[in-house]
Amino acid sequence: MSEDLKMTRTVCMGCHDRCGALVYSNDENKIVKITGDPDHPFSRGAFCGSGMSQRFIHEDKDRVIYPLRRVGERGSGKWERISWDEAMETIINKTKELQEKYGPESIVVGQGTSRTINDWHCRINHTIGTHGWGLAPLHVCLNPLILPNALTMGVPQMSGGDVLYRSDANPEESNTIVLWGVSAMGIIQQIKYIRKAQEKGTKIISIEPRLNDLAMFADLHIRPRPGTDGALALAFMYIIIKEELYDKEWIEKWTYGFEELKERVEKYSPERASEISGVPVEQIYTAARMMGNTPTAVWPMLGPNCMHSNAIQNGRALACLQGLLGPIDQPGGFLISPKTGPHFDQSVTLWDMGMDMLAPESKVIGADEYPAFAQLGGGQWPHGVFRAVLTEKPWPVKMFVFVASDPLMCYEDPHTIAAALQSPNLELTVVKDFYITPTAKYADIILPTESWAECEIMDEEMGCGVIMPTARAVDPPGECKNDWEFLLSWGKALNPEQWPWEDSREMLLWRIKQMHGLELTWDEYANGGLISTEFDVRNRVYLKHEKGLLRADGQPGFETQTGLFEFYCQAMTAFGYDALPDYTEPAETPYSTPSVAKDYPLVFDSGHRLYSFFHSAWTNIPQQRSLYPNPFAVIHPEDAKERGIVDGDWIEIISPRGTIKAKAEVSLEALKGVVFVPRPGWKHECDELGLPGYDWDGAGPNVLVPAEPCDPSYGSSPMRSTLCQVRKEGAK
Ligand SMILES: Nc1nc2c(c(=O)[nH]1)N[C@H]1C(S)=C(S)[C@@H](COP(=O)(O)OP(=O)(O)OC[C@H]3O[C@@H](n4cnc5c(=O)[nH]c(N)nc54)[C@H](O)[C@@H]3O)O[C@H]1N2
Ligand SMILES: Nc1nc2c(c(=O)[nH]1)N[C@H]1C(S)=C(S)[C@@H](COP(=O)(O)OP(=O)(O)OC[C@H]3O[C@@H](n4cnc5c(=O)[nH]c(N)nc54)[C@H](O)[C@@H]3O)O[C@H]1N2
Ligand code: SF4
Ligand SMILES: [Mo]
Repeated sequence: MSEDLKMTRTVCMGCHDRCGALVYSNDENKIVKITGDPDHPFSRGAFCGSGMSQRFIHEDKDRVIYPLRRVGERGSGKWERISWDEAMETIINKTKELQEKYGPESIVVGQGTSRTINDWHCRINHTIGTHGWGLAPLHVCLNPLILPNALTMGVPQMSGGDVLYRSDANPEESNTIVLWGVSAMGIIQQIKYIRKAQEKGTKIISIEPRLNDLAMFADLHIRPRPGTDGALALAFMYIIIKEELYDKEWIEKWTYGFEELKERVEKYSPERASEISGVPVEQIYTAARMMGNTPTAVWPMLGPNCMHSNAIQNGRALACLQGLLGPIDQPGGFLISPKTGPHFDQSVTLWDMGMDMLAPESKVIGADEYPAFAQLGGGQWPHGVFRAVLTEKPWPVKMFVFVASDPLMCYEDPHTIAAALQSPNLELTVVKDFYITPTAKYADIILPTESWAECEIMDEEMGCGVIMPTARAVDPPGECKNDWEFLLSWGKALNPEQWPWEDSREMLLWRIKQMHGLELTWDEYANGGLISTEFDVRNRVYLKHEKGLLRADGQPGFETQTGLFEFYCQAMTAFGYDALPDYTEPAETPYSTPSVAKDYPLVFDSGHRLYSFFHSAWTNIPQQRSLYPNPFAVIHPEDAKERGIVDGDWIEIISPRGTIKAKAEVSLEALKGVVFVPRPGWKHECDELGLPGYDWDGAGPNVLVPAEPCDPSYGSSPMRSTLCQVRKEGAK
């Protein structure tokens, strides 16, 4: 690296992982190179293409760098540049007008996942007069993994949550690691260490319908039909109980409902689970016995339970399996974070998470239909929000502000979203993004955004309890502002007492004080290096239930109704679920809807992650797009052959909801009978490569996904298990 380059040490906020970054820039405000930071304690030098793409976004001529206002019809694509003052005046005036006329619930703030604003999003909602998250993809993202653990053992975290994301927990301590519907992108900082553990003898099981990149190196790869994971988990428990592969002392002393569980799993013999899931009986036995060789860490991610109509009960089955493989929180097993972390400190969010979100006066859309989501997920059921624009029921929704969110690319049934965004009922839509996204096309105002390399904010995301300083490596182009400063100027105008700060630096220091009790000056923050706090996930104490570290009253045990790890969980019944784990067939499959399957015989499973894109973003960046130039679908050679499709053909994928196009990737990567479409949707064109964009409705998988039927009380939509048909483009 030449002498005159400036190196800035900061943190990438391109996704949840928050990898340490070294950004090299020159004196013309250009980013010349980005690499991972080898001294960062969690990422330890790991870095991905999506993070590196900031270099190109920084200088991209197509980026929105000034506030824009729509001229002409909504969606006509004509914009004029306005000042930030004008944009904010419009937003503030409309907020006040709607608060008065229709009530604060007519204003919905939306965010996508990860990125920048979790806490402040809840705070601005409170300032406006609403509660919780507003609109976010929490019904399908991670929360359906967290909720079963919260109910079963009083721990609101993913299985091995901090293990996956950031900790020095050592995979070598596990005899067995079960990667249950996990892709490499979900555990990017950990892959190297899992492989090392495997070299030293740890066995890896992958439970994953696709032959994905992690399944390829697993010692055992099991391929269930999508959405049948609950049945498999119940069958594993059947074998573990029958063969007494569990720790009797742990079960007797620390768990509740073992006898009931034992009776329940009688329904799920390996033979029955094999019929349901398509997994050979012998593999079910082999896997259960490998898991019985504890300590075993079961790491489920989105695949098994987040995006199915049976999401929460599948998650419960997985949580109970982990209890059966207990003790929980032993080295190499299911690890509980030292504390869930300071994330979501009420003094920052202003949201009382214990409040009754189901009370009519809380005004949460979806509270009646999907109470578990409203109360425990803390958000509004997304489809209900868009429907409310059109029907004005349960009340009118008149204004949207989307920050780092592209609903047309993110949520199920985007046809309803498109209708809502074009509805005359809607009085103002604001989008804050880097580019004119499919949703932004229908906006009235677009606000420009700073990237992580251009700003100093730090969203703690998963709450690892380590303060990691961020720094501005280069100045942002035009009038780009970071997301916090936008919320600050909006919030200040509505309630200056709740938003007393001058800028995002002050917000950041104040938040550190609230969360960690540390009073830092900016210099101390920026130049102090990594600061370990009392929540540091590396300060690991094992078997916390024995030490009284999990319960609010300081007693040994778990923070559940019985104080024990609950196989039988009464709390589930409050939301209409069975107190015991159980399996129900996903709502649309060849078995549950044979009449639909006559015309749509293949399972449609959408959303697996790709290395170069974060969700629908970056298909316009040549360095990213060149890796995956076209929208594609992975289909099994026999399914392709039956339809006269060969590798590389353009195909149509059809469901009762609509049609999208893709290039056929005919490969044994797919399970027979299942069509896998990855997450991005290729919304943007890439001029440099001469490749087209497909907007929201050309290749976006959610076009095929219905909002209902979904999980009965949590509202998770079936993005990974509905039905479809494929045919060669143009064929009848
Ligand atoms: N079919 C199907 N649908 C899915 C999924 C699936 O697996 N299958 N996955 C679901 C899951 S788990 C999730 S989390 C959601 C995610 O969905 P979203 O988080 O809504 O992701 P995107 O659709 O990419 O929209 C995010 C937008 O934010 C912009 N952006 C990026 N960084 C910033 C920033 O710092 N500030 C601002 N203002 N804008 C920024 C990007 O350019 C992009 O246009 O998708 C869900 N949808
Ligand atoms: N590069 C990149 N990284 C990302 C993201 C991104 O968009 N791009 N998104 C981030 C976000 S918000 C999230 S939530 C995480 C998600 O992280 P992961 O859940 O690890 O990733 P996915 O690829 O969504 O899904 C995991 C695997 O589940 C499999 N699968 C599909 N259906 C089933 C099923 O029914 N059962 C089982 N057992 N497996 C199934 C898929 O084939 C896939 O390989 O990734 C994060 N990381
Ligand atoms: S986008 Fe890539 S580099 Fe950035 S935090 Fe995520 S995994 Fe790390
Ligand atoms: Mo997600």
